[in-house]
Amino acid sequence: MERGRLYIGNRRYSSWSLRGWLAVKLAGLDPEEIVIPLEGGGGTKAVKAVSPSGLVPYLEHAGHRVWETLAICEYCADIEPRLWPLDPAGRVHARVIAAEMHAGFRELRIAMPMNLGRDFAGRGRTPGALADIARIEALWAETRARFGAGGPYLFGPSFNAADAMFAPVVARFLSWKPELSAGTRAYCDAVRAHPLVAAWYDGAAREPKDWLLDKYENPPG
Ligand SMILES: N[C@@H](CCC(=O)N[C@@H](CS)C(=O)NCC(=O)O)C(=O)O
Repeated sequence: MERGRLYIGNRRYSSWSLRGWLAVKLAGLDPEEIVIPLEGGGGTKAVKAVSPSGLVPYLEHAGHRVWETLAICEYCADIEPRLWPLDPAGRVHARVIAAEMHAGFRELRIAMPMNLGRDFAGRGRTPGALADIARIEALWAETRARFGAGGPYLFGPSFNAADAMFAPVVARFLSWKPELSAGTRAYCDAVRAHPLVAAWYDGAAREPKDWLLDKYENPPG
């Protein structure tokens, strides 16, 4: 089968790209990766030129054109069903929390943008961001209590699409360092140590310096 192409933003900043890339890798796909440095205002011309939605991640594979990260997860789960838990209760719950992530937590995303190379400890703690964090901690704790036996990830031993959807939240927590429960911290450490997440961080560290954006390197506050 042709390798296909995955268009992503630069690894240091592009949280949605991280999710899509993880899903693709978990499915065992190996598309050509085209990394487009983001311009920072949401209107990166090179992204608009290639992606139907004007956003990344965007996957072209086996004649299919797949944008929107959750759709990429579903496409990948059609190829590798274990991207979602195989038991029905776990499967629906994983989809629910992935959908909540896809649709929500806007305040957190605005107040604590992803930057894999910086330590913004103690900053960004707006009331809205803290409310989002409380909801995420509750969600993770509930999921781990119901489904997480036998391993460190949301659904136990296997890092799946739900973990992929929340991986950029973990990245935010690791650089903005809000106060977190011991359980949340343990989950964050496990996600950070996953070989695919570690590979993404390594790639981010190798990106050219002229891709850095003042907006994300020196955020207000
Ligand atoms: N709802 C989209 C969101 C994707 C998105 O916002 N991607 C950002 C990068 S993280 C983007 O492409 N921004 C365009 C730009 O910065 O020019 C999805 O789920 O894939």
